[in-house]
Amino acid sequence: ENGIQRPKGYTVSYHANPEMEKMHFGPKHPMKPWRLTLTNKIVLAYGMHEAMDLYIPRAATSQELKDFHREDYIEFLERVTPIDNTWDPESGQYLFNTGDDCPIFDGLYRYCSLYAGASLDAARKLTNLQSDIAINWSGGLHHAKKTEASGFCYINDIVLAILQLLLHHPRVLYIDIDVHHGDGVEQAFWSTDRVMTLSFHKYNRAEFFPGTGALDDTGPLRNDSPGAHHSLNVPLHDGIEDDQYIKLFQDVVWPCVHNYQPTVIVLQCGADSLGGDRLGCFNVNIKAHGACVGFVKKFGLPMLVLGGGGYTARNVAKAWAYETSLCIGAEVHPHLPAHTPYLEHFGNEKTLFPKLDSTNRYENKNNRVYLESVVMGIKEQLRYLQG
Ligand code: ZLS
Ligand code: CA
Ligand code: ZN
Repeated sequence: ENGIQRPKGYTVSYHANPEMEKMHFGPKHPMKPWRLTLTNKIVLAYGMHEAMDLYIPRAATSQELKDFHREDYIEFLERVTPIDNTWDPESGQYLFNTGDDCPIFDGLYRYCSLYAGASLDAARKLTNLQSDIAINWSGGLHHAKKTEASGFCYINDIVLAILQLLLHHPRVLYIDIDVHHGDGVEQAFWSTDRVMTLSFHKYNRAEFFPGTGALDDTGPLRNDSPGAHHSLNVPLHDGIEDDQYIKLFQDVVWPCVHNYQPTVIVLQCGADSLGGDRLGCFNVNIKAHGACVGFVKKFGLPMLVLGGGGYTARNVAKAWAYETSLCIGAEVHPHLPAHTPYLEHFGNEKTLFPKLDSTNRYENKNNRVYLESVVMGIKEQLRYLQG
């Protein structure tokens, strides 16, 4: 058997704490930490672990979480239990925006500190030059705010990781291919020019969460604010197809890298942008989703690779396992290894690249003219960057 080789000339690190995977948001909740078990099983079944440095990161400390989040919010997360009454009659809301989307479940604080700890560990491996590509599929929870939970996210591990990178890097490019807008990361770095945020997402202000991320939403409006033109958004409609998505991604990301000259890239690989996702509405296949990771890798910059959304677990696991193989530059056989645990879970589609069947397709509402106008809009923003 010809096993998977370590990549030549660079190091990939994989940061995963299996304790995360047993957590439950509740029976009806779409977020299933168990998708991480499935991902890791495929990664191991292919033997990809032979080609990477594996780390089981410690949980982040409350002090580390407070580098971004406000103290009272962290203390709330640390203390709260499912039986507490968190209803605030004064505001008529649950405390810190917890509730249906962000429930309080057993082990919540442990869960948060584990995924944040993994992203911090990954970022530190990049800054101390022990790793060139650091992967944390349990992170990427881009909606969390300084003082509140939002959209299944409690702690913003991405912001914490970027703050770590900023200790050693002058410019960080953040790219987000989750189907939802990366609002929490955008907001955290809204007024600085040391982080450029770029999110691709379904946009419909009234109907699709979180409702922000319009094309003209590009940073503070005052031209003398450093953050002006450093928040970029690619708003999309339902049903975008593989070739369109890949071309759009390349047409936007290349000029961003060329103009901004980042020294490190953080890539949030939310898998709810895949076709057939329980919450998503695109027609993107795993190969095309992976092509975005492959394209970013080719810039040869240090890279932090994170997870995010993804609600059809079998597809999430295949996409992230495939993207792990791209990071290590390994060719993997499309057929899942026969000894993959939970193989029965994948039904008839025992391949990494299941076909998106017609019943799961969304009508494509993105035409060429629209996508060209989006690329133009982005390039217009980038023109402001040349001092
Ligand atoms: O980007 O659309 C909303 C907000 C609501 C509708 C849903 N109700 C529960 C609250 C009010 C306007 N929330 C979205 C959040 C999507 C977060 C995406 C996270 C990420 O992928 C990064 C990890 C939303 N969409 C779908 C649901 N919530 C949702 C669906 C089904 C359920 C079950 C559990 C809870 C209540 C019933 C729930 C939420
Ligand atoms: Ca996004
Ligand atoms: Zn999402």
